[in-house]
Amino acid sequence: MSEYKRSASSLDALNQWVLEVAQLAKPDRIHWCDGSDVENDALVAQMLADGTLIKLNERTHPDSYLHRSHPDDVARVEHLTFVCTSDRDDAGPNNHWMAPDQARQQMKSLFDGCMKGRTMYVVPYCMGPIDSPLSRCGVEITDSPYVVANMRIMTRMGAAALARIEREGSFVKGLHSTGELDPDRRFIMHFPEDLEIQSFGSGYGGNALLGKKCHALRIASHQARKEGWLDEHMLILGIENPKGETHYVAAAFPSACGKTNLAMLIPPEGYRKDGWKISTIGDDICWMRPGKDGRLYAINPEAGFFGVAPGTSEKSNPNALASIQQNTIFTNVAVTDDNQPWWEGLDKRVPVTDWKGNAYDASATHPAAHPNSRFTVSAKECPSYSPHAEDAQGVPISAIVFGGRRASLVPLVFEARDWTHGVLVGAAMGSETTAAATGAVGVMRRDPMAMKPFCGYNFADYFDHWLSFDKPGAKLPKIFHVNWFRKGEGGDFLWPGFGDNMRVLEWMLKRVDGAAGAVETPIGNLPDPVDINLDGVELTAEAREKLFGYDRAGWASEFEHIGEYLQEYGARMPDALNGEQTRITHELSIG
Ligand code: SAT
Ligand code: MN
Repeated sequence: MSEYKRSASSLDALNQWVLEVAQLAKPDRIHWCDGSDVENDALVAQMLADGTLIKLNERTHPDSYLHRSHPDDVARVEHLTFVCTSDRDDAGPNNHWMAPDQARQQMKSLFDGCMKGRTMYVVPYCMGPIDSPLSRCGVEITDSPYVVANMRIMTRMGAAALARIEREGSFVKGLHSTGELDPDRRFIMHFPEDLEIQSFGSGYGGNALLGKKCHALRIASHQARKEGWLDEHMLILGIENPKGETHYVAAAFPSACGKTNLAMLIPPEGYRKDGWKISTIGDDICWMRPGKDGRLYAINPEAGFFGVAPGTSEKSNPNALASIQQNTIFTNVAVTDDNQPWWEGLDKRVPVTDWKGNAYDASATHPAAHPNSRFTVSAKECPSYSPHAEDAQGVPISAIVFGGRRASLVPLVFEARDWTHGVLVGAAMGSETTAAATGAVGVMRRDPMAMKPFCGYNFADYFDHWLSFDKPGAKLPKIFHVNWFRKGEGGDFLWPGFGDNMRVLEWMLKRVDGAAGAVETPIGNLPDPVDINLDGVELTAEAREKLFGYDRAGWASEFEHIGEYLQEYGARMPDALNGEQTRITHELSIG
């Protein structure tokens, strides 16, 4: 009751909104989160008592918990995610759209009384280092203590964020309720013109941790466009060479395509001996803006990792594995007989319980962990976490990388010849779908800049925004495209990937420094294999040809499809991008 009074006594925007929401959702209690250990301990105790969390083996995984979500609530739901702009064309063909009034009406009836018997948590958070001018704040109201515990790991949550909000006066409003977890009563609505999000009926990561995809990508994409910065679905890593110089690279891959693995890469032994080091700034989201020197400076708006568990192992990502040995929330993984978290690809043990909590044994034909099972852990737990991740001004970006999952056609790496070409390379990105969203897996779709599910406005305007960075005085990063997922005729991956991706990063940085050769082709500059350090990597003749060559006829057909894709955006598509597509199509046709 005292907290109701607190709301009523203050007329600032936040308190008023909290009061309005309380009047609609009718919770039994309101709790303002301060982010403290005491608060978290109490929430965890409550979730252990009601079964929301299950304690894992304290000896092997101290302070770590398992959460089993509703089996119908395991991934983002793109078909239920809407951008509600006044003008439909502002959302563009890349988004599902609903008129703001209609969406508000619909959500109001869902939220009406939905928190009866529950506690309503008010979660102030800051996306980005708390003292960075690039950071932005929000407040999520939720009835899910699981969401609160995850937001505490993924964002700078609590008292410091509230103080910044009080100072700045502006924040993104996010309203969330798990409702009854009925997929027919599930919507994730964005109102960018009002900096507002409303999410009902899901407790899953990207649908419910509103600071992440909803705020830091979809809503922030509008702010970025208006304010002249780039809001991207990118990891950020630092690469220190033997001379002690560090370059930072930002890379966009669709969900569940290895961003976390690349961000935490451990270089092959030879590189380590020579003194190469990788540091991690972020694994999912990147906000970057031009500095006074014309370079792009980036921050990671998040404070933790919400990573895909399956496939994470000592071989694929030792840094991630080390990070999640303690203080971790696991969602939808399997469990071993001694109560340790387990997922496919971790090791050869056979778990005894699957992600739904059912008995599991070696004869089972379904995966034990859900393919989109996740870990939530603070970035501070990661051995490669960079101290510069907290730098208020961000880190200068030397290279931008785009990449997708492409079994055929697309070579290991190529470099865009200039910024405009690079924007087309990003806009033309294609990738096979993964379990990170509901729907079919393995279907090739266009996923420009890996932002298809996350750009909160018309892609044509977004490409135009990207192009606008190329102006006098700008010292823009070089742009590359990679494909770690090329397969041979036999269906095997041709490139070893993981730590060996260091070899490709090294070539990129040599290109940045003007120290490596490349072969100019219509699709971009391909490495001469002699310029890539392949010591210790065994590649078949087929692998060499497919990873480093390019198939002119195949690319001519790809460019036809890219042209058709760009046309979907009609007259809004920037001429410069259409022109670039025409130029390359022509070059491909003249042989
Ligand atoms: O959408 S989530 O943030 O839950 C994970 C992802 O798809 O990248
Ligand atoms: Mn992501």
